[in-house]
Parts: sequence; structure tokens; C-alpha cells
Amino acid sequence: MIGMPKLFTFSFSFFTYNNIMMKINEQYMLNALVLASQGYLATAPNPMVGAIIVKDKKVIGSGYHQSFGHNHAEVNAIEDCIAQGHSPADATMFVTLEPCCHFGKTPPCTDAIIKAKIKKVFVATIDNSSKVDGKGIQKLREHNIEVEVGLCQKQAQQLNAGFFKLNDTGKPLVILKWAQSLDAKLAWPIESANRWLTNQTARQHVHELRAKSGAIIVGIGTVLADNPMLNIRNTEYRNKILRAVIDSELQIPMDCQLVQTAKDWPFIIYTCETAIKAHSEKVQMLKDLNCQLVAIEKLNDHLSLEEILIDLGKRNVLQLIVEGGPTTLAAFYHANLADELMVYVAPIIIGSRGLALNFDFPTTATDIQTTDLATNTLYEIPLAL
Ligand code: AOF
Ligand code: ZN
Repeated sequence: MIGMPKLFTFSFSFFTYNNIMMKINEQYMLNALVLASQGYLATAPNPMVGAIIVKDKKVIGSGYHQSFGHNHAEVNAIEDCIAQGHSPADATMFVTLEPCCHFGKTPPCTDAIIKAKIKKVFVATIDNSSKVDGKGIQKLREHNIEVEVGLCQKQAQQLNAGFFKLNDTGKPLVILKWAQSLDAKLAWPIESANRWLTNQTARQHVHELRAKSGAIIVGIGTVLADNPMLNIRNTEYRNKILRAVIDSELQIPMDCQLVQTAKDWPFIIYTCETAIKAHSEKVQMLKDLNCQLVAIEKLNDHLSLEEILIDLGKRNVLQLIVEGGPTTLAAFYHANLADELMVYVAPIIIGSRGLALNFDFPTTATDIQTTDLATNTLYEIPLAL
């Protein structure tokens, strides 16, 4: 007898099962990363961290580090789980950063995880700060909690790139940011009545970038030409960015906006010992207006940018925006101190009398990201150092 033809064979191999489980776990970790990113305006100098607790294939709790000095992600996730009437015992946690094991502003997350009797923890990436650096994972394992490290590691590293760089090098992540026309001009000629290159959407984006950053720096030429304020002009963002200028000869005008607003928005003038000594009266007036003066060593007649970055690192700045002009952008670029270029391009043509960018784009750049900002486009170009 001829049997019924076999129409469909579904062999659910161990390999397929493992692959599906990996994808599901990856999705949980990606969700934890999205949660983490919600802390972007308030966690610095702490990293953004998210955590999700899963039991019997259901999410039973989630949380993220919402602001500096407050609960860490893991504790918020455990509290959320309990508040929803679930027990975290024997559950799996997905956390975007290695749980801390030290007493800082809050107690160790490892202790909270152990107390909650979590069975397994997926960690996206190690916390490279000297207080943690593998010790959190070790402590969990010593308490028989299974730990898997490295799920969505690249995304987790990208999310807190400034935090990891500061821990590794003592310097913030450096973004060179400028706006340009299609013919790579950064500004209109001086005699032009035009001021803005980019549209309102792009300018709003810049304020969001400032809100996510710890500091912003310009050269003295930009202060003299534009008299910028460099603050965050959107009431939604309450955090204060540290503003700085590179001014080796202390040329800063007393009546410029940066000086005049230093009581409301912190402002540092990087200069040198000789200039401080030569302008003692001006130094006192600047200090009276709350400007901070920092003497930096000179290298070949220019302030050492490396030393400026180290000073900002000591002030816990995770991310620095260099906003020009062309001389300052080129100085950071040529000193190999930049991590990323952010170029806002407006569909206008300024012509040969405009202010030109004076370095060539890196020809080796890959992974360039584009963002549409109405009629403008933002290009984010990572630099491989
Ligand atoms: C975590 N989960 O959500 C965060 C962690 O002063 P504290 O207590 O807030 O500790 C700050 C340090 O804890 C910070 O430098 C980083 O090493 C780690 N951040 N760790 O387990 C979190 N935000
Ligand atoms: Zn913690």
C-alpha cells in the first residue's frame, strides 16, 4: 500500500532551536538598550543602563538608570517586578552593562541580584571603570549565578562610548561638529547679511546634541566673529553644558555673551600662564563674573589640546563637542584627537568667498550614518583611531 505523500517535514533541530533562542535573547537585550537610552539627558557622568527580567518567556520587570545619583537599572527592574506582583527568583536578567559591585551613591547591584535570587544574567558588556572591571561578574558567579557576557556588545559599547573612552583614556569622546553648504563652506563671507546655514530642524537637533554632551568648546576666533552663547536654548532640556574657549592670549571681550552669562552657564577659558600674568586685572574681572581660567601648557605656540581634554576628563565630561571654527576643528582633527565628525549639510551654495573647511575628509571612513532633518541632512562619520 502506498502511504500518503509526506507533504511537510519539520525537523526542529537543536541548532535551529539555539538560533531562535539567541534571536529572542537578542531582542530582550535590544529592548533593554532602548530602555537604557531613555536616561540620555540625566545619567551623566554615569552610563545609561537598562535591565529586563524574564521568567517563563514573559517579561516580569524592567527598569533603567534614570538619573545620576539615583537607583541603578537592575534595582529599578527588580523593584518593578515586585511591584507587579511577580517574584524575581529563578528569573533571567538582561542588563546592558556589567552590574556594579561597589558602594557609590547607591549600594552594589550585584547584592540586589543575589538577594532577588535571579538565576541567570546576560550582560551586554563589561563596565571598564576600575571599581568594577569584571569584579561584578565574578561576584555573581561566586554566588552560582550563571553569567553570559557579550550579547549586543557593539550596540552597548556605542550607547556609552563616552563613558568607556573616559575610563580607558581619561579623555572625553570628541565630536567635531559643523554646519556647511554644499560647497563645503562653514559660513557666509563677513559682509553678508546672512547668518544661518541650516534650517530650524537642524538647529533643534544641535541643541539636543548639546543636551546629551558634557561640554562644548570653540576657538577664540569664533567668539570674536560670532559672539556665540553655546548654551541649550530649549526649556525641555534642563541640564547645563560646560562651555569652553581656547584663548591662549586672553583676547576674550568682557562684553561677549559667554562671559556675561557665566553666572548661569558654566564657562572655562583655557589660556596660558603667561597670558594670566600679563592680564591680571582682566583675570580678576573675569573671575568676578564667574569665569574659570585654566592655564594649559603651550606646545609649538599653541595650547596643548591633549591637556585640555585631560582637564575636561577630570571634570567628568563624557562627551565634548568641538563647534569650530575651521582652525580649531582642523587642530583637533590633525592631532588625531577626534572620534567622530558630525556634519550638518544645507542645500545652499555660498561660493568661494565663504569660510572654508581646512582639512580633507578621511578617505577611510566607513559606517557613515545619515539623518534627514527636513531640507538638511546630518552625516555622522566615525573616525577609526
Ligand atoms: C550598574 N547599573 O544602572 C549603572 C551603573 O555612584 P553610583 O552608585 O551611582 O555608581 C556609579 C557607577 O556605577 C558608575 O560609574 C558605573 O561604573 C556604574 N553604573 N552600574 O550596575 C547602572 N548606571
Ligand atoms: Zn549598579
